[in-house]
Amino acid sequence: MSMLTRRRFTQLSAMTAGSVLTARRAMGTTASDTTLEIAPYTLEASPKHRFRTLAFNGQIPGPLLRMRQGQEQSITVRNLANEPEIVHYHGLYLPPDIDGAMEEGTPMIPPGAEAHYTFKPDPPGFRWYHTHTFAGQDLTKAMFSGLHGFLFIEPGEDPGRYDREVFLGLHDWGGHFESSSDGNMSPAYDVSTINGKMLGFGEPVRVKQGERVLLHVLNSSATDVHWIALAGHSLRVIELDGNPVPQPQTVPMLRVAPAERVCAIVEMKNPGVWVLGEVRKHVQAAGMGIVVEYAGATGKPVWTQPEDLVWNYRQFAAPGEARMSGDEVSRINLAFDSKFQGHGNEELWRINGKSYPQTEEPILTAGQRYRLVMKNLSMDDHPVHLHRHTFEVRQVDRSPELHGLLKDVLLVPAGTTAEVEFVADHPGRTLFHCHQQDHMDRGFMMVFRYA
Ligand SMILES: [Cu+2]
Repeated sequence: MSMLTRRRFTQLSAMTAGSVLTARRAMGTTASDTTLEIAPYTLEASPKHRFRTLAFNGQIPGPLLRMRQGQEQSITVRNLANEPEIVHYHGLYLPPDIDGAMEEGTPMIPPGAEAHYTFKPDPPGFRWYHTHTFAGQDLTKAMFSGLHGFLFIEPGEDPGRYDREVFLGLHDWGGHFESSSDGNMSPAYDVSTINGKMLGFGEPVRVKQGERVLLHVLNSSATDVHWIALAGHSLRVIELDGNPVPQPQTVPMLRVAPAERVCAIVEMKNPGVWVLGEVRKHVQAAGMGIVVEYAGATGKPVWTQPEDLVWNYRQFAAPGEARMSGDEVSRINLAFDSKFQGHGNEELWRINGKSYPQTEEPILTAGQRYRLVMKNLSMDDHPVHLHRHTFEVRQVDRSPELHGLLKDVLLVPAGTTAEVEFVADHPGRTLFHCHQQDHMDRGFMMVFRYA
């Protein structure tokens, strides 16, 4: 084994399937050369719940990749699955030919082939990588397959602020499509996991009294929003989508929409054995939880049921202030709805009355600031994602003007309007879409182009 291979192997095996993903910063490695191998895999969420799916390097989530901002990085992706694959590096500023969306021009990787990518990772923070294929009616494909992993670009948080890092990935498995309240067909899942394991079947998160633990929570569910609490503790949110928030807040629970990331600090000052899990009883009962165990504590894990679901993006933004004059902003109006295609057919999702690939292709001028005014006319909530750029959340559901909240995914609730701004500073085709797999598969996508 060459030194390079050995080093790569060490890095890739730093996390194993279903293990508790903890690492002290001092131990974190930053390799410049990584191989991701996509291959069939059987996930054992519990001894009674197995799912035949795909994984990166034989583990779900895939290996935690740590990269350094601006330091050239090479990734080889080998596709040992029997269908074409493509890997999207979510939250990075990458050229469209390697960003990982065929709609932008990244080539798919044929079965048996491998692709090589070289780039300088940016921006720093908690990112992730995942498949970007089409699922249609197949609840084992695309994001349903759980083919994803964590990606962390250094430097991130100030190391002095915490003693231990824990990466937690939320996912939903199995199930079938069923009719939801608004008549649309939505996936109903059998099993929900954290880091691929149902509550009680993975290794506990082991902590010590007095530690400050930094939780990196990613929702990789293909479709579902999740609510996460740690019994006996509150959570101090310091980052959303890997970007520091202007006003960190202490909250009783996190709401994490598909593709969103939340980083929160927990002060371990309530010794015991606790459940960190989905707040909604039926989802926790389906497995979404993990045990948090203080050193020396014993007994059954304790859960305390919160009464309400509480979350608000606004509390993390800076207070409003008048916009500086001369700060020219071009508005782009986007209205989201669905069109029923008749009984026995699926509804199509639309942006401004058109479904992908018929959607408009707005032309952006490099250097110009744009404001997306997104009106959700539908009865579903949509986690919308802009590739290759970071946007600033400016208004949610008739809030005052917000500042400093930088994200790449925003949940736009049914019947509300949300406004975000971004500077067109990464030329090339740029995909905008709902991150809910069944919505993007049925038309909820559009491409921005640069002049
Ligand atoms: Cu959607």
